[in-house]
Amino acid sequence: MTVVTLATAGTVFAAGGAAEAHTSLNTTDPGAAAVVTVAPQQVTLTFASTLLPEDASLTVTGPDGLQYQTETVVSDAQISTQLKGLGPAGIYTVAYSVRSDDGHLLRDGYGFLYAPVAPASNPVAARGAFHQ
Ligand SMILES: [Cu+2]
Repeated sequence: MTVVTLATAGTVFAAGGAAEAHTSLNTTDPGAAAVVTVAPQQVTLTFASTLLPEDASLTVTGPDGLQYQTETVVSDAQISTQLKGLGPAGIYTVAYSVRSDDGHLLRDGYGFLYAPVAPASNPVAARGAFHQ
């Protein structure tokens, strides 16, 4: 009984070990499904292990179909891009392609919602305008 259990555990471990050879996405900024009211300056994805610079790409596509990323930067386990502002409110799709240090390519993506707060009537500004 004990032998069978160990054999089963060994099989599971082998499969898990192979899967862990790939890197995986740890955190993103902005977060997946986040609602942002101010356009972020950049998008940064942090993976579980070092990335190779080859084939790295990071795109940010707005609800208007336009892309807002600039150059893709790879640094250790991070991939990032500065944004050239954002366009209209709506869902922005972040798509990435990275090659982990085991040489495997990982492609995926996520979205965040850009919901800028409409410029509310500012009593201070209104007063200033009134006095001009
Ligand atoms: Cu791999």
